[in-house]
Amino acid sequence: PAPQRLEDYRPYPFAIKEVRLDVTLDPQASRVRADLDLTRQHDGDLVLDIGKAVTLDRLAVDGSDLDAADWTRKGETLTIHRALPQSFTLSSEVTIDPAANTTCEGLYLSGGIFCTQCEAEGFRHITPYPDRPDVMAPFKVTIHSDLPVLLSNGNPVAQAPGRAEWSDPWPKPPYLFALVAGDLRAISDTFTTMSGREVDLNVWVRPGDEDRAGYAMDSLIRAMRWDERVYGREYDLDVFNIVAVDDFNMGAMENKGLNIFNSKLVLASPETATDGDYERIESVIAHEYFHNWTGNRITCRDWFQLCLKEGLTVFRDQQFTSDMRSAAVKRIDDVVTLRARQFREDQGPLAHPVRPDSYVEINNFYTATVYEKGAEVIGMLKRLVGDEGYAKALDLYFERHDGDAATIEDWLKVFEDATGRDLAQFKRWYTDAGTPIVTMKEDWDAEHGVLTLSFSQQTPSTPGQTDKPPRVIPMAVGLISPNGDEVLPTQMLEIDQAEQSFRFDGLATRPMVSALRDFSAPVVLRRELTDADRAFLFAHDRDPFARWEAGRDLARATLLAMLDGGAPGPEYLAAIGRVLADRDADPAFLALCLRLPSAEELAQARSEAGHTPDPDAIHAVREELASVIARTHQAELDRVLTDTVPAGDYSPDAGQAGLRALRLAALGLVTRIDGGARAQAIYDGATNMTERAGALAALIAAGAGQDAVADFHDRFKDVRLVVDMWFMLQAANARPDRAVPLARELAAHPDFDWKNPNRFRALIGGLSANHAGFHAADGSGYDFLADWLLRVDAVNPQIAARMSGAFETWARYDETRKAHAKAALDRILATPDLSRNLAEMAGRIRG
Ligand code: BAL
Ligand code: ZN
Repeated sequence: PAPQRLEDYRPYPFAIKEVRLDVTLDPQASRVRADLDLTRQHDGDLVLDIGKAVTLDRLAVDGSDLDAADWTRKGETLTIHRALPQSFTLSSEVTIDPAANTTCEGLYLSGGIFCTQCEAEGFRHITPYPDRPDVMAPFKVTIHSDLPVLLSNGNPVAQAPGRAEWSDPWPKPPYLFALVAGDLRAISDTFTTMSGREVDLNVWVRPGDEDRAGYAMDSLIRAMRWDERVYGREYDLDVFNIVAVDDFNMGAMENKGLNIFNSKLVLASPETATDGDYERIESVIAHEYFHNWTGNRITCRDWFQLCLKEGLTVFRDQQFTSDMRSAAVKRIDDVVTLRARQFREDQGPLAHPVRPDSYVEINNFYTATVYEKGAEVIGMLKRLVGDEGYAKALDLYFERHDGDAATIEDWLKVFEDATGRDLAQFKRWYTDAGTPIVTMKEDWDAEHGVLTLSFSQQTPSTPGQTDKPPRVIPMAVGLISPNGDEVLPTQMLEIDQAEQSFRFDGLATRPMVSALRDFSAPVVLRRELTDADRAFLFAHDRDPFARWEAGRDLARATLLAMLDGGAPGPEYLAAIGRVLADRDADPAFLALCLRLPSAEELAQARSEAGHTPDPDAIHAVREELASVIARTHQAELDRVLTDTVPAGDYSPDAGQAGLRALRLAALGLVTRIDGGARAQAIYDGATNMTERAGALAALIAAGAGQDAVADFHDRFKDVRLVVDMWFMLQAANARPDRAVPLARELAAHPDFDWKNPNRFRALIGGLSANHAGFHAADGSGYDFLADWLLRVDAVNPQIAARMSGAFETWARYDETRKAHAKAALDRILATPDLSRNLAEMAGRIRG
């Protein structure tokens, strides 16, 4: 199909004053009647979107039935030809089959629960409608069903056996519509807003899951309070409902007043969820709640503007987590994720701007670039205009655009008007793809005590974009004297030219430069440092991100040198010794310092430096370095294992989670040399899932743990989310030569319910994350993935397309691997009836 283009945007010819939906639920034949009060605003036909599986039973204008000659239905488009009055009511009646809907889009069934997913273009599978975000309307919904709980957006109006009425007064785009019906139980609470209104809060789960919903509720209340305190945003309905379902393509969805969640991001107990799961629940509950203002009250004009709501909402949830936990650790975690996912995207065939200007299938653009880089761009804006400027701009944004479907131009204009700053050049962060490479050079004039920092910036070409003019890059730097004192606290340099210098004078001795503090811009920084320089920064930098980065850089340089035949240098091993001996720093920070750069990060670094990454060699040097560390620091590692058992009952808070993270980081190293003895002991004595899963991962990575794997399944075979974990842990941590054979065995396991998105992601995503395993030289990983993508594409195209991203780096590798990957991609592309989703992805990746 032809791509959609930003430049082709035209406003919809009609406004909708009100939508009334009447839905009679039935698994095979649900009936939906829609009455839309339309008023003409511009010239143009009345065109509605309609899903192919929707049976259209009736169409009427102001109560008069239309006959077949009055409309045309082609593909997903329904065009009305009849002359229409200025204002009128369009009525439609359709039948849909939720039980046959395996796509997790539109109206479908998950474990007997009727639920919906309408972002981005799912509403058309429920009723004919202008399915675009700039058509906003208040909704009244009546649901008929014998199921005990019947929910939709907005406030409850009437509830009677077999029937429920809901009214959502806030005009909303169709992608925020939601309906849920099923046998559900709520845990409930209330929240009093800043103006004193009481809001009923419910987290709805399946009977029996109530005792695992408490953390989601607690997170919601903290998020509501935080948004009032930090952004002045108050909730605007009488009720806020969250529903957990087991079959969900995304993490969660911010439908107005009725968030629907993947149960993975709601349900947690110490025995079944890890600290990481708890933290994700907290952040995603907050993220969806924050969308109520950044996404719902102010939505996107069109899907090209997706980053307007997602980048901002990710930025807000990152701020929230920083406030709830450790800001330093959160920043480092986010950068690790950004580099692993977004830098990788920018380096390959799927690179696209934060605001893309064309797409074939919008679901393929819910990407790390739109979300994570979109958030980084907002972080840069905040750095450039300052905290006060940011607060003023956000106030103006909410005031000016409440009720609007807005654009990135609107967003930037608000910042210009609030702060007086010209953002024309800054806008390139939204329009230009690719990660800028910034090179920093130092010139020291000892005679006059002047340090000159020279920067150059260059952004590699990306598909469809070769000309990359310079961007505005906030570069936070500090200067450290040779004795470790900070002689110049953080300064924000603004680099806005291809080459630019900054002078620092009055310096008594040559300082060490701490650069890109707090990761002030999403760029690759290149500078010449010795291992001794890196070790110095790692020991003395006051900026926690820069300090961690120096250690990471030291580890990366060590591993890259080992790939070229070198041995681990003394600086790195000594630095790790200091980390292990540190009793003062936050254990979570120390855990991050102990963790080796991932195989993906090393492959990226090799590739950036013009080498062909060898996955087996990368795996081998990581293993070797871990063993060397373990042998060098055996006593300290043992001490860490003993000293990091939190006192008291399990709590998912940052303090306890940090201790466990440090313990597991140490365990990962020790397991390299003790044959798994300590991991087995921790597994056997585990009282929470964080330790149990961490120990199991360590055992599997050591090629041990068959008994623990069996035990884990026995214990948790009835807990779906934990069975997902069981699949994922094995596929992700298997030794490279075992990974694909094991994945094949697991795919034949009776519990491999591949139509469940979480289960599919657990196994297929687990294998894709196993770098050397997935990139097996014989191409078996690629073939396995291609087989499964084709199979799942026929039932759930969104999941197939998303998981195909594992192929995106294929062109980096050697000729043998490339030939296998190309053959697998060609096989996918040659398959008849491929979905638009997978066809677009495989085509872009194949090139
Ligand atoms: N809007 C889709 C899910 C999310 O980003 O919140
Ligand atoms: Zn979002």
